[in-house]
Amino acid sequence: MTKSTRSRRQSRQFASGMSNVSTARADSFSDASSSSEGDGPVTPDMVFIDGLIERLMRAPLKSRVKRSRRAQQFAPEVDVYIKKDDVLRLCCLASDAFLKQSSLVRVPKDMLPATIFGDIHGQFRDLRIAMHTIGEPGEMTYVFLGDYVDRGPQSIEAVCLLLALKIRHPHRVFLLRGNHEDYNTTLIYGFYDECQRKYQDDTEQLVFQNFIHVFNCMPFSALIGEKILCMHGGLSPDLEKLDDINTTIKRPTMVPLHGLATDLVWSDPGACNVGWSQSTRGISFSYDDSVIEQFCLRHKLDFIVRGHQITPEMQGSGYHFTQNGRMVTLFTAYNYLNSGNTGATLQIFPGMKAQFRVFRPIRSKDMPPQAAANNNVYENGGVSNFVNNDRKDRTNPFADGFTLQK
Ligand SMILES: [Mn+2]
Repeated sequence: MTKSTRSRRQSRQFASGMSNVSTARADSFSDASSSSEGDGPVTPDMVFIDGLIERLMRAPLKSRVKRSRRAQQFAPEVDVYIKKDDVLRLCCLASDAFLKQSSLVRVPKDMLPATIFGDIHGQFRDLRIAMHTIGEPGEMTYVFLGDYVDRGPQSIEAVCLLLALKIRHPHRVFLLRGNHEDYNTTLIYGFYDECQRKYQDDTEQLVFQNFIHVFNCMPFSALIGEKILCMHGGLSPDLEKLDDINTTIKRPTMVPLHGLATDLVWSDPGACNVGWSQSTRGISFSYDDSVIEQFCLRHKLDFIVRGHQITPEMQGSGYHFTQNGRMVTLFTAYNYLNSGNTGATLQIFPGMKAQFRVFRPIRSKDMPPQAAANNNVYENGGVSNFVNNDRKDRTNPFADGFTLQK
């Protein structure tokens, strides 16, 4: 049995015991202002941010009737519009929030549990469902691995919600930078066009430019409990000490053509050659398992979590381990580009145990009629556990069964 088949079966076992969240609406999210983190006094800015979060979380879905052919490729969009002045105010607060923290953010153990999210790619409606399923922002720590924008239908709304949550909960919400949070990438893959389409009166392109400035302020990496390193792309030959991320990368910065910042958002595991290779992407590098293993041992890391890829092995699970089990690739956007893939998040508990939560698309022919009518095509596919540092066999985290414990 392949790993993906096994995890799919495990997901099914759990799916039967869990409520189908596809009918869950954002209405049941409580008012963000009631989930106080204690990050400061109530200021006009915080009233603005709370109002924005509430509006984005509670907005209903758009009717299916008038959907364009392109829109029909995706889940229904959320019916919400953020005014230009509100976007600019949000961007200003967000860039300040990012620059107050370092390029390598540290999430201490007392901030656990933490949930790690992989790529979102403008799937705003699905992001809301995932957050609703996992737990409200402010009650647990969120670490996002980047690629919030491009490809999907509502990049602006998705990134605005995440920026507002960052401002509201600066020590609970961490948004790492992906390769798509950059001028050169967003110009090609949809975000620039979405800004043009939704802000046609913005002749100076202030909305787009302000988003780009926010992206240029984002951190590049997170270290959870000193044991789990997170970034969007992966390792870099220029990364010798973890603090190099703080000392070398000065923000705001564009993603340069080469160097540490580039590799953190662009590189991939899985080189065919020994050690480091040029990436087939045409930018940055790929590397083999020995590079990952040595890096983890040298820095006393349990493992590394990164996003950036949805490989064939991940279609049914939303995640994939490198062969030595030291690196997990996580992809959260389910049914990405209508491809029917499963998405996943990874939750880290106190004691550093970890658990995947899987979001599995339902084929429309398997849907109950009411769900089909609402186009609620996703369900919470369940959870699967692993305990990384207890594993003897790193090549297969599920070798001893579903849950590996001492
Ligand atoms: Mn990426």
